[in-house]
Amino acid sequence: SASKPHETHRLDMEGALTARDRVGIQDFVLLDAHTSETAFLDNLKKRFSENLIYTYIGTLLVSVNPYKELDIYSKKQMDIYMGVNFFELPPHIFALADNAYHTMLAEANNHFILISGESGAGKTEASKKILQYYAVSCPSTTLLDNVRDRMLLSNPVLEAFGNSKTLKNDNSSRFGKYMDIQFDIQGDAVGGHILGYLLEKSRVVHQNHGERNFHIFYQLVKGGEEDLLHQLGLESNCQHYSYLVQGECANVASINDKNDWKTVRNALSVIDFDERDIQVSCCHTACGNSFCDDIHSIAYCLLGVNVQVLQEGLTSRKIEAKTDEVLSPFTVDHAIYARDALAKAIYGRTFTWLVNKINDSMENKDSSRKTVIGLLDIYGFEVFYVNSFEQFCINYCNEKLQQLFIQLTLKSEQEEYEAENIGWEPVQFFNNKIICDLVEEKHRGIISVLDEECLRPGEATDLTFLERLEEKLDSHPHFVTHKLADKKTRKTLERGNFRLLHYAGEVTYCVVGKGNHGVRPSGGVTLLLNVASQFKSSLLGLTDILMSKEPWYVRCLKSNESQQPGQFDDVLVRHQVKYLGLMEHLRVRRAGFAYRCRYDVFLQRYKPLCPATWPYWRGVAAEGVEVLVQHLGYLPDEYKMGRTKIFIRHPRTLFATEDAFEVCKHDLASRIQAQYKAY
Ligand code: AD9
Ligand code: MG
Repeated sequence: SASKPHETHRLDMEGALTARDRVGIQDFVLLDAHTSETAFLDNLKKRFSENLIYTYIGTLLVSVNPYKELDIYSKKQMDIYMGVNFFELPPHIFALADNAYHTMLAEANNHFILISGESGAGKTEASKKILQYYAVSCPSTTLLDNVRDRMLLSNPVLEAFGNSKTLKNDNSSRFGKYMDIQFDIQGDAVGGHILGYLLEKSRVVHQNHGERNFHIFYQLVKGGEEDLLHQLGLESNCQHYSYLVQGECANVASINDKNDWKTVRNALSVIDFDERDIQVSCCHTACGNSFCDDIHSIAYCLLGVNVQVLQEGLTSRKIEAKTDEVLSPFTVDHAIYARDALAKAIYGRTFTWLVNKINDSMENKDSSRKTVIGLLDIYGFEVFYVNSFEQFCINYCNEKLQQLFIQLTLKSEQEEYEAENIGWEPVQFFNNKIICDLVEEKHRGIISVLDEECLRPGEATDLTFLERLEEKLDSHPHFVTHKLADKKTRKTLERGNFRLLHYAGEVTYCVVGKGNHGVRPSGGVTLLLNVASQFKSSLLGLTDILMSKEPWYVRCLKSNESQQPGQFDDVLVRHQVKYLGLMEHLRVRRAGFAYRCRYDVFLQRYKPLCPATWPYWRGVAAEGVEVLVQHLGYLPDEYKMGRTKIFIRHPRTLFATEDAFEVCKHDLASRIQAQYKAY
């Protein structure tokens, strides 16, 4: 069920259009009946050129990244959108946030906002705007201000530790984030909880050219106070740390690490981090930082362990002989691997600890009833020149979310029309379930094969993994390797790679990894054991969390690859419109019905509007509804009668009915009295 009336505001879409928004059409549903992809893009582009970055498809919000600051997120703007019906004002992320909020209050149920789009499309920015809207606009008490500050300030902290500069985005999320914002029955934002998903730990020890390590490293080294750096044994020069300069871009024009450090430090103290906590997080960060350089300061100052023990642990293995323990030295490669593994593990745990601390500080211990709005902001689909295990997980995650979107919109919507026997011309769409299965199916899917190979230590290699995949996925239409490819494709594929034809495009993954950068990291088989499986089950868990709530969608589009303000790359945007299924969504939306309601529920609410149904309708509910809507003057095209529900095409029809109901309600008390007297 999409749009519902929560307010008595009258809907006048066409009026609102001409008066308020002359540039382009603000809801695609209102574009000509047979909108072509080109017309769709023209409309987006026209609006984009006027800084109108938001457009609706019904209640779905399309957002195009402007790559420049727009003056549309002020408190004044928030006030304008507060409590106003969705279609009354120009499209805005605040309108969607507000509508989700009011629906949650009216229906006392849980909601989530799914923000999707490829890397750099604007998901994280959108999720921050939504959070700001709730933190600033919802009713407030001084007591709660604390919780809100913490919710807001969790962002700079998690971004510092979990985001980094990649080739796609100067502030790219390298972890998935799902955040529940909890509201009490008055609608106060009273608490929050974050679930983090698979942090890209490999970045701690390796970055591709043009990319950086996590922001926090640069912030600390460049902005850290002298005392602090001294305590940590750090120097204020990134060039001294090999973990920070592999990508050769320690300085980024769009980022001010020094200032960001101040923000993060301040945020940490607001989120209940005492000085010791701050020290601990810096220590662990510094550990990652220093590993290549000075084992003494790491062991002694940062980890608090004995230097010799650490040194032995990183350079040798204990072998138990008959009565003795003997140290067998590692090869240099193996020692480097051990060092990197420890740095990654420390960083990973620090991140988990941070999330837990933040959750503690946002927790609402009061046991009264609460409803939530969940915000999902994950790493977007990405394709690099070399793609490894991390891209595999990130892109798989995006497949899952696309599948969820399809399930909840295109598929279930059409299935409901069929089940309800509503005359319906099915809209064809590409269902990416086949790709999700390719990755996650039991026995045959890539993750299963990876797991099996991981269980054969010593025997399995990168190449046997690839051979297994080739055996199992021989004729799969979305899986290609050098061996399986036709002649033409073969030229584009190296032997140690496999290619997946994802919903959003082709990605070639490198299986034979240098160090641990392949899909099946060499030497990392016991370490890797179950990482993919664990990720798969955490995504299943996430799907369950989302499926139990009412969905809202923000689809973010990237306007150009070079992150330039105001540039609209037609080919790039067209590609995204295609793979996100926006045209299909529009078709279903346009031909479909914005509102539906079970006959008995509909009749119960609106029966005072018709003498024949008031105070009782003694027959079948469906017939009562038919009598009622005839009386209200619904035109044949405005509604359809299903098996168990009435379907209403446009929100405006229902809004008019709701308005009539409001008027009638005042009259109702006296009518009930009269009825009573008559009995
Ligand atoms: V990734 O999958 O985490 O790599 P996101 O999250 O989709 O990606 P992000 O929100 O980080 O992208 O946006 C990238 C950059 O685009 C931001 O740092 C801003 O500079 C810019 N951006 C995005 N949305 C807006 C906006 N509404 N207004 C202005 C924006 N700039
Ligand atoms: Mg992001």
